[in-house]
Amino acid sequence: MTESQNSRTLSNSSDVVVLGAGPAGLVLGILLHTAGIDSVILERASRSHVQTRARAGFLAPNTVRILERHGLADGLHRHGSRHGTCEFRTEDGRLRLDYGALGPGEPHHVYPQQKLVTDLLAHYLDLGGRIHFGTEALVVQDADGARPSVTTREPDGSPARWTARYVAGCDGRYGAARRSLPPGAVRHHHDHGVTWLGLLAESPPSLDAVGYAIHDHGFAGHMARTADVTRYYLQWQRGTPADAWPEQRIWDELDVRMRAEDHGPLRRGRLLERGVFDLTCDVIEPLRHGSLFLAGDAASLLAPAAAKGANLAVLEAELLAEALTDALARGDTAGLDGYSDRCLAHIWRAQEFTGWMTRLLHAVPGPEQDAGSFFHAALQRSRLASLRTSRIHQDWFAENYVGV
Ligand code: RFL
Repeated sequence: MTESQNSRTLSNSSDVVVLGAGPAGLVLGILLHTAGIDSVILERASRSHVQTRARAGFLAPNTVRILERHGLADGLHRHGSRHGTCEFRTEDGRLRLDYGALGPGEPHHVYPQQKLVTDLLAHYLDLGGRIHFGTEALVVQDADGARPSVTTREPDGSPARWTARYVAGCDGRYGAARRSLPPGAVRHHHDHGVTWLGLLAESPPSLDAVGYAIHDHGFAGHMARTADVTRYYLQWQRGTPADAWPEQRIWDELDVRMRAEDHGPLRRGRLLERGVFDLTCDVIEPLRHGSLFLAGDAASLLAPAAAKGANLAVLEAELLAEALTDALARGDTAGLDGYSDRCLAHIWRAQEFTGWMTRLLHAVPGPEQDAGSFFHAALQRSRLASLRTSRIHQDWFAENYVGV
């Protein structure tokens, strides 16, 4: 199918309309198609945009198992790598945790999200799945009725209407699904009070571990992506634009916070991407509104401190695919009835650990002499001391770090 194919030459009706072709929408689309459920994916962006958007990289063991179960893990096994060590750098030295050998004894797989999305998309198209790029969902209507619909802006700018039995909102935090929620839906929102500058550097990883630096200047992070590309993070003054510092200053500051003088230099390279984001999170409750179901970032947004978002997206997509298949192929709606509660249990667990991780990595910002700042910095040191000395705490960390 080409991007320019006019949607109106195809039927605008299907059993399931899936909004969004991120990890959630694509896994859902593939599983529905494989189960013989008539479905279509509507994606606002172009195919090339979807395939090049660099975001996540750390896939949890359970995510890999889901992808393997459905024959979707070939690319990540061929080109990804296993990763099971993290290194905290503080004024007290280094703390290395081989988390892949602690707790459940399972590492992450590192595979850039855009490569996973590229694999999923190719698989979906090979199966004959229907997808419409450049098609923006504007609103979901009649989710309370038997035949909900989605109003879209088509690639040529004209409006269209898609009808379905169910609508799966996998269109992220700013998508139409969230905009279409009824007044009864609750959005629980939390601001961790921290901002990050996220960087993608054209340079090989500088350490053989996920690096978490805790420093008076603020947090710095290092995460491998591929042999030639590494993600870095700098805790950042809220409101400061991403381009406020020249590259040289960014690398110098990363050196300071990562304590390059003590632990070895960072391998510098051109900065391919910069983005500023506040560490905020939210949860929509419930995740079902009549015939509209939310999955992935549309359901819940997590701060990236613990790398959970893409993993939850894949898990929820599998749960939703099973539930929709049971309902449409067998008339059994128990899975759909339980979908929201099942997902929310995972989501709140991930939110709790992400919050813990965020507090571990950052002292709450504030004036230097502020008593609250001292208190939070002391708690942060105590948390790290416990992680350094308690095997039980290390096992707990490993279980939560790789789990969803
Ligand atoms: P996505 O990936 O945002 O895909 C949603 C899709 O919907 C489309 N869309 C629409 N389509 C039609 N109509 C509309 N009105 C639409 N509005 C939007 C969009 O174009 C898009 O294609 O959501 P999904 O599938 O729920 O997947 C979620 C993940 O992308 C996200 O949680 C992760 O990237 C979060 N995350 C990480 N998660 C991990 O598990 N491990 C990591 O290592 C990790 N690192 C990260 C991250 C997120 C980051 N950002 C974005 C802050 C690192 C970063 C920097």
